[in-house]
Amino acid sequence: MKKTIVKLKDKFVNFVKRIKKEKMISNYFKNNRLFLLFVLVCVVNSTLLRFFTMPTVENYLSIKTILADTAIVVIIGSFSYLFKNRKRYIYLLVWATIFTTICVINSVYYTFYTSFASVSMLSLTQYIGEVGDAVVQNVLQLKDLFYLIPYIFFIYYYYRLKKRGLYKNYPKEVRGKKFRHTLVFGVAILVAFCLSLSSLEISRFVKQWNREYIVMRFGIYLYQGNDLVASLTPTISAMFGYDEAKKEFTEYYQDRSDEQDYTNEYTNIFEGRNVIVIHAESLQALTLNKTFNGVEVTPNLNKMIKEGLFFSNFYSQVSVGTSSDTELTYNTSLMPTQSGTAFVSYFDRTYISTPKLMKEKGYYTFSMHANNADFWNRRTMHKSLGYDDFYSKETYEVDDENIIGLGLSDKEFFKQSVEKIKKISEEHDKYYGLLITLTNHTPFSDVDKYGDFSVTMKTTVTNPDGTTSEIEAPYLEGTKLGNYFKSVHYADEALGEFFNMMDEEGLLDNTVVILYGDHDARLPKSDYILMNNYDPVTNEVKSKDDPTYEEYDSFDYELDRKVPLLIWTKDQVVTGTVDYTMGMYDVMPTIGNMLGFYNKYALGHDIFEIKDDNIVVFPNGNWVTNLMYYNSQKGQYKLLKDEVISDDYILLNNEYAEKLLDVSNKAIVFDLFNPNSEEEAVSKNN
Ligand code: GP9
Ligand code: MN
Repeated sequence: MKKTIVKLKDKFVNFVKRIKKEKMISNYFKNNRLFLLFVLVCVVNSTLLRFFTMPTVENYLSIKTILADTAIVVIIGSFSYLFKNRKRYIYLLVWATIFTTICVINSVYYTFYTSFASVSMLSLTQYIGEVGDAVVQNVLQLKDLFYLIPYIFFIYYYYRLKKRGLYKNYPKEVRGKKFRHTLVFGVAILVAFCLSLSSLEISRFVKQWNREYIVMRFGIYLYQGNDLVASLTPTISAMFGYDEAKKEFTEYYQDRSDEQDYTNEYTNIFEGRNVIVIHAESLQALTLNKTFNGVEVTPNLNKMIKEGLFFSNFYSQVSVGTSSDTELTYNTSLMPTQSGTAFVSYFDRTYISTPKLMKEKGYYTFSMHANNADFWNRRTMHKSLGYDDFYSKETYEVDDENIIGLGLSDKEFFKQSVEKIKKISEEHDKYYGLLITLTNHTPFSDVDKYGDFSVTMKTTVTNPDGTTSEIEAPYLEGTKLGNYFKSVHYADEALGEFFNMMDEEGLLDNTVVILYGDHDARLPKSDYILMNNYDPVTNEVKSKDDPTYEEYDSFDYELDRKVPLLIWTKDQVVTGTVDYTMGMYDVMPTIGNMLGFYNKYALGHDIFEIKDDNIVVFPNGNWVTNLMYYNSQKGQYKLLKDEVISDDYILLNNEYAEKLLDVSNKAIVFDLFNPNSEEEAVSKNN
């Protein structure tokens, strides 16, 4: 061992001596000037872009991001050594042009949309128009021309080298060696960068929806490359298997009636009313009717539950697209796609959606969300879903003091939204609108801004001398779940204010409110165990041997991910609690029956027709019925009622779930709701 270390040391010392003697470093710089300048120009431009768009030092001078940019540029640049003479320069020039163009386009795009451009958008001709206008109006912005300075210098430098006879041509073997060494070096940097990534960074990169985050961590070149792949994947996967998909789709729906063939006590009950839908971020059902020391977490929602129709066994059905998956399923009664997300990858498909069907009934349809319009690609996808207008961050006044967590606080969002709804109500006879909240979003760390709500546990304890005393144990204070309850309390307060403001403006009359939690809050299981098994005396989780210890397994965790669904009117037309097992995909048929529209292609059911026979399928193949929760990955289940289940029951439900997921995915990927999908598929194949 010692010998090897000495040997290695000697080798290293000799190598350093050789470097010094042969002036390897300075020679390298001398002999590869143009290549090095190419790398510098491209990395500087990418850094400049971050400087102009997200100007905090940790963004633009992030070593990791610079490493990522360098790796990409070195790897691509290394191939230049395969070319002879002037061709080597041309190769580098082409790539310098591509990289500079990427920076300029994104710089312009960011000014308008506070986000980064996507290749997929270029497939929309209307979009080219918008971007084109943006470029023209924006052309005078000096910052967008900055990227040209390094680029022009690169061209100038080549001619200077050439003039002085310093631009060399290398023999084939030397070029091959240079290519290999440079490529290996570039790959080594890339590997170092990849090793430094956290799982959150990797997952965000794969999902590709939070574009600012990706550019900040991965640099513009990796972002755009990833974007290119993500944009082409849907087109490529839609090129093969159209006929089979269409056949499967047709068979699946062949027994369905074209018109609604039933009525029940809710049919057309809300026809003609205005509709306000509230997409409540990360609101889980377990927060409702929950108290800490006698104080309710959600007093306003609890009141509304009493006054309206509450669905107590309701699940969201999201995949990696979280918020956007719920928006898809709520609006179309389809399931999230099996790869990518519908909002990002399949925004250009035809959808049969609630807003479109409401429009057919003469409604003005809109959505409101005070975040960047490009988050989850809503700017485009909300159009595809049939919203006439999307009021995004650009239409709200956002001051620093009104920011909580991800952006504009819910209280301020609602305040400004009421103004907008008031105007809408003056201009339109009937309207259908979606309001997407934001404050109650993970990581729930802006606790100081949620207001006072304590998640301690006040209790009476017996002292060793037999006397009793009152204590206030910390309980959930400082835990993520505790902070979540505080955040939900804030969100509930904001909702309370919203309803008061709406009522004052008379906007709740002749209106129906639909409120859903979009998905669970992704809280750690250990926090639930603490909540259910807390010992205030020791301030710890009870021992498993304690007879009062409540087991909490992964099924309990899955079942606790339930979210609320509430249908409410001021005049209390519908009231009560419905405890049928229900999923997000059942909302469209259920409210369709109430509002007077029907979608033959809904994958869910009107809950008042299917009642206890319902099954909620999750995108990963798991499912839940009133009898059991089935985990398809593990093949395990938990019984929810004291009833014996046959193997056939599981088998049939598994088949049902698989078929449903497959049909849903194919309908989206192959654009099967588009009447022209067949011709388009044929032209793609030719
Ligand atoms: C983004 C917001 C959150 O605008 O809706 O999305 P999520 O992280 O919940 O999917
Ligand atoms: Mn969400």
